[in-house]
Amino acid sequence: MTPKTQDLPFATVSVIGLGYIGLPTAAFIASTGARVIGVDVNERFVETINRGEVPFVEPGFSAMLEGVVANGSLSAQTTTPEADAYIVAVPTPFKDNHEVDDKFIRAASENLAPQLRGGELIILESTSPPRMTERMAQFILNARPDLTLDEGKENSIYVAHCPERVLPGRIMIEMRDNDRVIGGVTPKAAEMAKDLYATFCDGELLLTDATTAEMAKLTENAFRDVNIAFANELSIISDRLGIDVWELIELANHHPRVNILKPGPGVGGHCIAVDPWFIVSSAPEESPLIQQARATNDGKPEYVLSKVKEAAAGRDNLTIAALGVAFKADIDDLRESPSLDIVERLATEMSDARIHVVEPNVDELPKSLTGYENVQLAPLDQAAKDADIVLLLVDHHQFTEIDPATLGDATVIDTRGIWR
Ligand code: SAJ
Repeated sequence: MTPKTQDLPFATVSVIGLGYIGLPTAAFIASTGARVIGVDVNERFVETINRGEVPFVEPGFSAMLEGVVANGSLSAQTTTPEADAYIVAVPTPFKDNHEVDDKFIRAASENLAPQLRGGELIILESTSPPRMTERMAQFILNARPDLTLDEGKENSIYVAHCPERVLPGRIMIEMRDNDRVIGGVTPKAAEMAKDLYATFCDGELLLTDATTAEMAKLTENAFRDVNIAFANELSIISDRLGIDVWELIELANHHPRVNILKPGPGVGGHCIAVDPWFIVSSAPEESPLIQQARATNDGKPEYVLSKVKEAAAGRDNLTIAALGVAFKADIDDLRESPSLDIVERLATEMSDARIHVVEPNVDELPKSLTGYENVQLAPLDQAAKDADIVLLLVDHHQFTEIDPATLGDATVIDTRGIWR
């Protein structure tokens, strides 16, 4: 039952940053009956959202967004409004030396500071290095020295960190069901954040301090990165030993205490390939394993390239079908995509070959590939028909449905093990 607005802990909530995490978060809060004002610097995004349309691919999300925009619970704008609670979900890219670039958090803080009246809750959801939430609180206090983090005062503000944990492609389920770690810069801030998440989240709400919450998020993703690195190393060892790595991992995972993830062409996206560096930049001497896992996964595209060159050796006038350039299955996100990197390298290092890119989730060739005459976006059936080499890079469902026998005598390089 949707709680009455007066029963909601925060009548007006502003979500700053309406990307893959911010927008679904805003919609879920709006679906509780709270008034949600989304903020984004991207005017095109704001217009698209105010038409009730989702500016990216996420299964099952458009109906929810359409509903909360239509009933007026959610609207988007480019300026930061007054609100009872703020959720900051802006990007945290890193600089060349893998240190966080806090420019978007700083801008969000400086835009919301003038709107504060005292008593507000400010949550940082962006994945961040240790102590970034405290730094955000300081950005706000620098702009508003009249405010304080001391609890229970007229001019108190409450700052917390609550990292998102949803898996792109499963957001509609995980936004509601996942347990959440909530870290307060002060204990009351954690309690207040718990009240907000309790309005739409059925998972367990686990309270801690802000720095531990930051590290918990980074630890989850670094753990996955290390596990995938182990699988990628196994795949190279298996090639050398002439055994099937997928069978090997399946057999090993029958052990009650073993759960090895899957090898692939590398690790992409803005999370697993990035977040471990936030740990490394905070503890460079103490993180050799995490750094090695990054190196192993960042090295996998090179290995895939060598396999393609091996298959192409001594053959001319080749056509290569590159299946998938998104960073993983069934999404349109190309950020840090190892598959896209591989195709770019093929385009330059095998410039005599024709490269047919098949990506069901995009309508046009990604910008980084438009400069190559030998690269074109192609429909699956044509690419499969013309190919001398079929390079399977992403396990989109459209590709898993292919019967490899229909690929004729093309050389198949299956980096995801879907056609075994
Ligand atoms: N990958 C493999 N083998 C695997 C699993 C993944 O090669 O067995 C590759 C994928 O192809 C992709 C990359 O790793 O290139 C990351 O994909 P993913 O599905 O592992 O994760 P993300 O980046 O989509 O989402 C992760 C999730 N973190 C964990 O599962 C610990 C998600 O819960 C987080 O919310 C998200 O990062 C985030 O935003 O941090």
